[in-house]
Amino acid sequence: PASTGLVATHPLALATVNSPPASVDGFVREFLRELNFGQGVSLQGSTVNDQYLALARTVRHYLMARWSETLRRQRETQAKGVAYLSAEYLLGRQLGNALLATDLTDIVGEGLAQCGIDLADLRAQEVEPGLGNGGLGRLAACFIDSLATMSVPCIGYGIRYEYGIFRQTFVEGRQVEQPDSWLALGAPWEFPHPENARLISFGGSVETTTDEAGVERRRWIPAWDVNAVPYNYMVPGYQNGRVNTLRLWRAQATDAFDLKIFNSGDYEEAVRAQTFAENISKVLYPEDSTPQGKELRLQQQYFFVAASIGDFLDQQLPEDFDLTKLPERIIFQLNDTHPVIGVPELMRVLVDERGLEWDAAWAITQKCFAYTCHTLLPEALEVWSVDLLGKLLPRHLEIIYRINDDFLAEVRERFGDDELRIRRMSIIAEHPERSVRMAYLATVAGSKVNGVAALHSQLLRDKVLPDFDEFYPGKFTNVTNGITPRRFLRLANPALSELITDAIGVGWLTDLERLRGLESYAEDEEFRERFRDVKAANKRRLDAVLRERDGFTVHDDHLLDVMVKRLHEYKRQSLKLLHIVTTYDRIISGEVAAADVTPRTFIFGAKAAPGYKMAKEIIHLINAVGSVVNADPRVEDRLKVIFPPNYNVTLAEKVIPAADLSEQISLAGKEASGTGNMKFALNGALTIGTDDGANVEIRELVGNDNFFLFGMLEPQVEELQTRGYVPSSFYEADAGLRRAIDLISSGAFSGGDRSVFEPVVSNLLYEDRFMVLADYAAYIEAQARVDAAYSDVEGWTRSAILNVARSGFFSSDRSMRDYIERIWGTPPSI
Ligand code: 475
Repeated sequence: PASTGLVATHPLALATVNSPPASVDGFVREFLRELNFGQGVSLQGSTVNDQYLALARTVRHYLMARWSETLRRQRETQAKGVAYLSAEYLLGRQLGNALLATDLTDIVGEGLAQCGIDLADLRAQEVEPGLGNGGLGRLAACFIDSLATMSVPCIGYGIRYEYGIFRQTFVEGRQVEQPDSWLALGAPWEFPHPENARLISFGGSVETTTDEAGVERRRWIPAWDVNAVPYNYMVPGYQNGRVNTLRLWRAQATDAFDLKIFNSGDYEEAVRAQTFAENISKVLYPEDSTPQGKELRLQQQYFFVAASIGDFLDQQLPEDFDLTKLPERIIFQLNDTHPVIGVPELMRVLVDERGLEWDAAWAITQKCFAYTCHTLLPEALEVWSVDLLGKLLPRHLEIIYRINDDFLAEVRERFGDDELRIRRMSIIAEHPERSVRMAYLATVAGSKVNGVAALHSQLLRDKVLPDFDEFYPGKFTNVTNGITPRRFLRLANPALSELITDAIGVGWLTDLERLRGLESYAEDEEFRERFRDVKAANKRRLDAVLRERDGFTVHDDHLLDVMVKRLHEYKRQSLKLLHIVTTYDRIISGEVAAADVTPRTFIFGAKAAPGYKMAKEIIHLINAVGSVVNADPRVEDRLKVIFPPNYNVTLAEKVIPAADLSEQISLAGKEASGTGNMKFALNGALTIGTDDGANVEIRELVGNDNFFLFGMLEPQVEELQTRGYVPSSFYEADAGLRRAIDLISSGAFSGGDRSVFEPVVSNLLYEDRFMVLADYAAYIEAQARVDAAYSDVEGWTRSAILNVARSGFFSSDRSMRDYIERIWGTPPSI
């Protein structure tokens, strides 16, 4: 099906493309060619952006041969692969990773130097594709990196948003969102293929028809459609000759819209219709963990999933493929519920378009999907109102009803007419309005359901989907998240990487458990000193970045205490803030001398969903506390609070390697996994954290002595909840907490205006859904342990080294092995 249409082929084209020569001269020639003929400028007349674009195109030439060879082999072997379906990919900058994958960093650096160009300047020119909100999108990016590096066939499917996650700015300490025009200066990494556009339909009605054999069939008569244009991106494996594909879809109006423009005479209306269609891939929804339930979002979901499934069936399979064998060729991994509409879509294609019987189609579908859940917050479980779904996708709604009927019949067969159970388990909820519970649909359809850390997977079975766990023994499993050591150690922290390689040799980058070999170096005084030198150098590097970016200073003799993640109440940035305010209050009240306080720089990085009021108030408060504390001479510069705006992957790569202390302080049972926690440990920061998400596993591995645990455990949270949580009683009982909260209420951080932070304060005192006040005392006590540990320089370094040595488990390569073994059954690589 993917025929090129070539009737004859040139002898030179019989071989796959050749890579350009991997020599400095060879590189310079290619680079200048791209600059001259691609950008149309001379070296002398080129801008930094010209140079960056030319370099990016040159580097992708080096990947080309591997890419076409990977595709050829895949076509030849027809080995089972993974189609990762994700509404988000938070990729980070591409250039450095492509250079690392091809091992060209040195050659390119030298060649550019000969042209009078600094590679670092060109790398800094790249605008990262921020096509995700946070953890879920970054996880998808780590996973496709690992699969390419492990030579596992994978195609990532998603949406090419024209605008990614908003650019965050602060105006008088408050978050203001700016559009993220990541494509404005050119998009050198993408390969658009408008000729392979697919038509995606919406709306309309369903009718019954009779086919030639006299069999009645339901037929969808859609009302409107839009083109899905594929944009391909290379996903290079680390120095293994493999390049997988990420295929992101862009919405474009179809000819029908153009014709309307031509015919209707109502030009404005026609253009509006076109804009309407193209809106589908216009912008990433900036909500994280709390879905919005907007029609456009459902359009986005169906748009990319229908395009992806259709693409796989029509383009990736041989023409005569026997669809009953589909589960031997592909597994569609659902990254949360966003792509779950793919379940009825595959059923529709198999039954309505390919003529399969319902039962045969359902047997295939159940083997072709698996579902990953990323949350436990009930408000984050996606539901779609039946009205909306039926309006946009009437045939899919019918299919969902049928799936539900069959499923509930099975439940009845097993448990009798237990109506309460039926109501609990129905894919269709009746209240507060009739709606489809997407997580239930995914669970019924998926061959496996997994949580993202051991604790989370357990809670998922026990608290969120217990009926399903009982009904489907063996369906639920765990795969603890991971992070790619290529980006988050090798690229982000070259100094530590070099130190590691000096000690234990190469090999750890693709076999991260080898870091265990560093354990004995924790006892080596000279190694510890070099380790500290690396940390200090990373702080100076961060200082340089933040000075230029935002005018902030980072002292390399301060403990660097970092909390970077989306702003969400359950993550409890306000608890971190209460610790800062308490420390500040102790200084200004004279309780402690500034000189006796451990010098600390607190770094925050966090975006709030634009419509999330309380999160935005907390951002404002962090900035307000920062301005006051930083400027107060009584503090004698021993506390600094800095909050660089627009935290993203690029900034993470600079912040994390410099950190001493990693803040992972969510209320136990609320953070599904966390992945930032892994990045910090791998880069030699110690964690202060609750017994939540993957913190549990980090602590188990690095050891209690090298981790600052505090706070209620999940069962205690549950118990306090049932007993009745009264936050103000903690306020009454704890003088330190009272003083911190009173200081905020007094207007000390708002120029005397007591009303500004009143909403934050009353929320804490009278609601405090995430029990900040209940964990306050334990947190303050744990921070005192941090101070004590930090004063023992050698002891701290020893712990930091052990954190690195024992973090190998958190490689996303290991996560991928777990998925392969427990879920996908994809054979080992080719
Ligand atoms: C968890 N994003 C982390 C991480 O597994 C976990 C939700 C709706 C719409 C758009 N984005 C989202 C998330 O729910 C999300 O990022 N979840 C996170 O997934 C990877 O490590 O604990 O909160």
